[in-house]
Amino acid sequence: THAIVRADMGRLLEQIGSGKESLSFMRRRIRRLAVQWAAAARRLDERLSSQQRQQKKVLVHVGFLTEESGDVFSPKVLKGGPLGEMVQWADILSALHVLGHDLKISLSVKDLQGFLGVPPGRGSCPLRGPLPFDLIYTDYHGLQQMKQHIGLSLKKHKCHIRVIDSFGTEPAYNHEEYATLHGYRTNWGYWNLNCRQYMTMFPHTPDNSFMGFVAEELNHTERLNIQREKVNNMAVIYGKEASMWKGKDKFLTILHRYMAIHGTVYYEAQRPPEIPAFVRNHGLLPQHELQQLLRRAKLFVGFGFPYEGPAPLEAIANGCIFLQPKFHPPRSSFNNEFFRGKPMSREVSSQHPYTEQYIGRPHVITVDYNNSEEVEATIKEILNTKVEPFLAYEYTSEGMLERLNSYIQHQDFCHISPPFPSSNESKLWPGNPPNPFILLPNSTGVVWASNVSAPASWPPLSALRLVLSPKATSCVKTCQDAGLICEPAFFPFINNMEAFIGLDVQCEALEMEMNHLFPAVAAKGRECFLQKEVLLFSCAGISTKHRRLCPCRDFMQGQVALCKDCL
Ligand code: U2F
Repeated sequence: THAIVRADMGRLLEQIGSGKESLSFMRRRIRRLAVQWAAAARRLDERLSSQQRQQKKVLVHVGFLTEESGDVFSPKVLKGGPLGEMVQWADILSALHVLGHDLKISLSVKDLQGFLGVPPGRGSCPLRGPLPFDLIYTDYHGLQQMKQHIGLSLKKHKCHIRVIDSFGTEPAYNHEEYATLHGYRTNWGYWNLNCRQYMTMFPHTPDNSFMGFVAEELNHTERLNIQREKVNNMAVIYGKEASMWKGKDKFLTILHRYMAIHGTVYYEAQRPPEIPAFVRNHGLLPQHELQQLLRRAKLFVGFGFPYEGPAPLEAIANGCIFLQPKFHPPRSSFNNEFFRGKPMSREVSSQHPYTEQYIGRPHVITVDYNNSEEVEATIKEILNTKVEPFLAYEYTSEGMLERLNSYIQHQDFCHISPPFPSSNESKLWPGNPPNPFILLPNSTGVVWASNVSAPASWPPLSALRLVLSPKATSCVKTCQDAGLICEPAFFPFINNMEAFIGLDVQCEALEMEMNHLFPAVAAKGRECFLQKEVLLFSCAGISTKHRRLCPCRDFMQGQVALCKDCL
């Protein structure tokens, strides 16, 4: 059936229920943004009116909020604990609801069993009959619960699962056998999913799908009001917990010379938090009051933690400049406690790399906080800079709906039959002619080796641009440097000798191996390598010994997840 957009959030709010602070937080957010969602859905629907949008049966199982996973988040909602995940889940639910899908929400293992039709109790009980859903959105906790309770049938049905995963999971960590053999095993990874089934909060590595969340949008009147009410010397510090302010006294003293400093630090009655007395602390604010505060403020200051949260986008959307620390050296799972054990090797170059890389000056200024002169000069510069509120399209409701709708209608991990070289092909090399049935990509685009029609693919193959990486450079960076983005869905199409020919690489030998760096060519010598395992295609992989074949594509301005011909 055809999906019809919904403007009313009533049914969704009913389904979420109440009784926990986390659920109340999400309900308040859904209610507050209801008008924004409805308007966005209407606009998207008009734009896509020529397309049939199929209604899907969708289960959302929010693992981290179940009692069975310990639910450490709910009790801290009003006490300065993390809210980013709840912001994102509220937005995912809102988006699925307004897009008109047939939605079920599960917040306990019992709900999960009920919806899946498996008998209650522990033990891995197989699912009788087909999976009653087209799509299941869950998180790592939920995945574990599904494994425990539907056991073996998980393998059969896992192509329907999407895992909401804030910081991302890279292919080398996701492939169980490979991770175990090569030291990439963590507490989280090794589920052998297609990595695009992991959906992240920011567009980290394109190996994952970027899900995101939204920020509140301003109407014309609100923009005018902001212009009028901005207080040029007002700063708000990013940090709901006093611990996030530790060691920043010197910075605050400098800032206080120029600006009035506000905070939203949680504290218990009669016990003010340990922060300097010149800070005007409002206590933890409800989300809409924080927005009001940000509308008056000129500056929003990050102190290094939390990493990659939603608040900086909200500040920038309300016309603040975001000042944040640069990390020297970058932080990662190799050198930082917070990231240790996360299934990725991404280098986090500042508190909020997305704002640094995708937004930048004048909205975002990233400096070395150990350098007091630089900090002071930057503050003076900020006082003399005027900025407009800024929100990238991908973080508006329409942008999120457009992206999610594209994933729902086009991403299919159940029937993938990419062209894959047979192991014979390596034996035939060199000297056999290019396979006429696969494409011959080169750096300017895709040239067809024969007049066969393009294999079906999403994103469409017309977007493919093949680039050879320098050594010690990932495909994430290589594509970025070419003004493009790495597209893992295209790897199967460039994992062939035609791709080497297209790049004028003269291979003297060709081997096929399970290795997350392949396809690649040796940095020294002329040995070429193809990939043997679909799950190991990786945009993120880096090797000093290889130059990698990178499948890049274009993207829409403000919507990096989608190519220009993707809609
Ligand atoms: C991130 O989680 P956080 O919840 O710490 O991220 P923040 O950016 O601080 O804020 C999340 C929301 O909290 C709201 C604010 C944001 O939407 O509007 N808020 C509020 O309602 N009242 C206030 O006084 C202050 C903020 C990230 F999202 C998680 O994925 C990570 O686990 C975590 C740790 O890195 O950081």
